[in-house]
Amino acid sequence: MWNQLDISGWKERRRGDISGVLGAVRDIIDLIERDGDLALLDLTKRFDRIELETPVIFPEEVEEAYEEVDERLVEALCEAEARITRFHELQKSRSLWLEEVEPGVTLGVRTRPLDRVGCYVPGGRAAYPSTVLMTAIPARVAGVPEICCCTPPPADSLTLVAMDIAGVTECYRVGGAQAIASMALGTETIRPVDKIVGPGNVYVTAAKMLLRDQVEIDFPAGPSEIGIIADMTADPSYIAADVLAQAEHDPHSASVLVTTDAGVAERVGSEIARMLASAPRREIIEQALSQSGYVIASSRSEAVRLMEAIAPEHLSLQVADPMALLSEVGHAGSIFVGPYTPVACGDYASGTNHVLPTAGYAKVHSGLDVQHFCTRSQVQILTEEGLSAIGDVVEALAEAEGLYGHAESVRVRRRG
Ligand code: HSO
Ligand code: ZN
Repeated sequence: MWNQLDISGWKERRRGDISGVLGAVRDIIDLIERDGDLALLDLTKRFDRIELETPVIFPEEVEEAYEEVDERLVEALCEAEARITRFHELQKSRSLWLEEVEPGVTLGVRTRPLDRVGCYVPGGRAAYPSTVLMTAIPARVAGVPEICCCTPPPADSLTLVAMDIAGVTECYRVGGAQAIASMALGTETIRPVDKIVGPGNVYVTAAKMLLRDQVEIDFPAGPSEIGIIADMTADPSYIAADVLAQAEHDPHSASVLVTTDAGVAERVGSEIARMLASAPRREIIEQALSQSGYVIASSRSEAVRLMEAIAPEHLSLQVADPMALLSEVGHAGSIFVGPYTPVACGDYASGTNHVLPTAGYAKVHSGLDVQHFCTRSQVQILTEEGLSAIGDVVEALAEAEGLYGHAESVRVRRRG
């Protein structure tokens, strides 16, 4: 169950499932494009076995949801909200900065929030009110005025309360590829958004990829993963607990331990077996463990190199000097440093975001943050003096490229 793992072709294997569902997802997208709400309600009946009159979740329902939820859970959501907001506020850049880089040449950046975004919050095997916070809060902090949120029916009360706390402005009870298609293309009730963010199963991720011409997306965020680098000082029970926490998400979740100590790998296996016996989500975990395991590295630098090929969604550093390792390790969605930093804290309440690139996409994408909800326009202001400082270079290069109109647009101004 906890064996040595062959990580060759890891990225391809992690991405493989998506190509298998592209055809089915294309059909769903076509239906939504053709029949709008009618198709949406029909697909909801087919896939979620729920007959809805409308996908809209009305404000009164959200108010009622508060009545049904344990007060302590509302408090926990509020505390998580405050911590997530605090961290994302730190990421905000000035709406405009300008600097005179030489006499008469002023350059800068103007940052603007997107106009309208869609947050996808998965349902299915578990409800994810925490994902409402992780997707909507960075959008709100960025200043996005319209934040839609879709989640599969029935949509539990805590998820609705989370939508309210996070500042979602439109709530919909719809899931899967049909939710992504509706937010991308629009239906009679759901106006199209400019960007869709949030994690999902292979269908959701496939829909996001297929609709990239119509809508911007964050990045593929599929079944959860953890990579752990551990040495002989690591506590096997901490590692086992983190492995199980990841595995309980989804049968397709995966955990990889890269360790320089074969004894640690073995003891992690015994701990997993022990903890699994009483794990409530045992069935899912067992399936996830079948694509998980350990790799023995001959040195610390080999461990770093092996992990680099995985570029995991979560990277946990369980070594004697984790801060030194932090500057050595390669790309990863989010990094958890030292023995007292379980991934679960980043999942809920340390304040960092849990919407992260999976399947090796951390090589080129960053976890969800405030920047994902902004555009940045570079700005330049030249005076006559600035133009004359730059003009010769522009004229020369423009003419070299045969673009005489470009050169003339400078000359006409310099002639006065
Ligand atoms: N580990 C998941 C996020 C999550 N965990 C939500 C618990 N709830 C993907 O980063
Ligand atoms: Zn998690």
